[in-house]
Amino acid sequence: MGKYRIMELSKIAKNFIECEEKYGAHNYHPLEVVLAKGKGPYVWDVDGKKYFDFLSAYSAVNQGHCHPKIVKALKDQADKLCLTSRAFYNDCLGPYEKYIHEFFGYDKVLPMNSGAEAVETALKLARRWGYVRKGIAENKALIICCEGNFHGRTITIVSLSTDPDSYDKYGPFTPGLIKIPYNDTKALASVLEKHGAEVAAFLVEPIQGEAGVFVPDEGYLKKCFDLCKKHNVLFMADEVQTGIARTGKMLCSDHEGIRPDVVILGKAISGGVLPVSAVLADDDIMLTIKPGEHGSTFGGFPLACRVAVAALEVVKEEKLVERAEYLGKIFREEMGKYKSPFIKQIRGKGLLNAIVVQPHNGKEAWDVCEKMAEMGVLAKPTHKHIIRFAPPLVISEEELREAIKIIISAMDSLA
Ligand code: IF1
Repeated sequence: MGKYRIMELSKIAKNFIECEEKYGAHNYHPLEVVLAKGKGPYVWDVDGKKYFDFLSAYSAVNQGHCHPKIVKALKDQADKLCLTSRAFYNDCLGPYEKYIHEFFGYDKVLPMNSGAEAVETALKLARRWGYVRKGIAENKALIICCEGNFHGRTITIVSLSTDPDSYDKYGPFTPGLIKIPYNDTKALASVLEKHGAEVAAFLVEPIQGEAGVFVPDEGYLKKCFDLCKKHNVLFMADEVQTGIARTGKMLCSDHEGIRPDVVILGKAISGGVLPVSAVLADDDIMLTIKPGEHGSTFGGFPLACRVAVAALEVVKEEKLVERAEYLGKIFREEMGKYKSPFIKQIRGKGLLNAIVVQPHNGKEAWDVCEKMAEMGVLAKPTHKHIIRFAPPLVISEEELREAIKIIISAMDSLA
């Protein structure tokens, strides 16, 4: 992949990039744009150039950048009490937990910080449930996951991965994990026939994000859910990216009318304001973890609780579920009408979409993104030939149409 050059970088932008290069670990290769400000669907770089943000921090900023209500909740609480640890009670956690219970309809929530931590928590919860409820023999519990997944970066989570970039030279890996092809109910059925008695859980993304917004066949999740029920296996949905209105339902699992046994949330639960994640489950599962057996210094900290409640209120108040559904249709419809030699496929649900790009004129996805950025839309290629389009859900129809025009002219100018 070539260097991402939006235009000649200013000296000030160059300095920030060099600073990261010199003093930060080299675990990323960002696009060469240095952002300094955000508002709603827009971000501005250090030179004042304005862009539509079509990445939304990988769907963390569904409520838009610096949403005033969420920022106010942060500021108000920051003046009162930021962190207590869970050694004491505080006056924010309980109300937050009650709010989450009423919002998502699960008995309990286990609060964590990053998405990866929430996935780890779910894996521990599944194993624990497998031993104390299902009666799996000690240390024999299995977890099934899908090829092409992305669940985060911890050792156990990269043990689930089939992407060498994620797991290579990080071994030895966590045992007890079985990988099956995604979007393949027969594969799940056959593993369950063989190992069902020892399987604690099936972990799945309702749409695979990292795989390039890979939407499974209709009915896939429901069939998997039914198979799990048949074998007394927990169905665990990683909704870190797909959850909180992104796909046009509050949870992506809602599209198939299923209620996962365990839901994993992160990113947009705080509107991208703080790292906040959560695992949702009913008592029979959640209460298998007892005091002292899991936790985190920051998990459920007062600031996070207030921010998350405000962020979820915004989702309801601004009807982000309906907006994502409505605007997503416009995006796919408008892009679908446009004929470009670059466009091989347009796919997605709600405002989580991707265009599969076909190289043309010696240009590929990277060049298209570069051109779009130059013209004022930020998006990032994934897997060399796929571009993800996921603007904040607060984007207006008019703004969306304007962004679509930019995307189209960028492609036109390269065709
Ligand atoms: C990075 C991708 C997105 C996730 C799901 C858990 C996590 C993620 C379904 C972990 C995180 C990220 C993190 C980001 C890149 C990214 C990503 F391209 F790799 F696949 F969003 F599409 N489950 N997704 O998507 O959450 O610990 O990061 O809070 O830079 O690694 P986290």
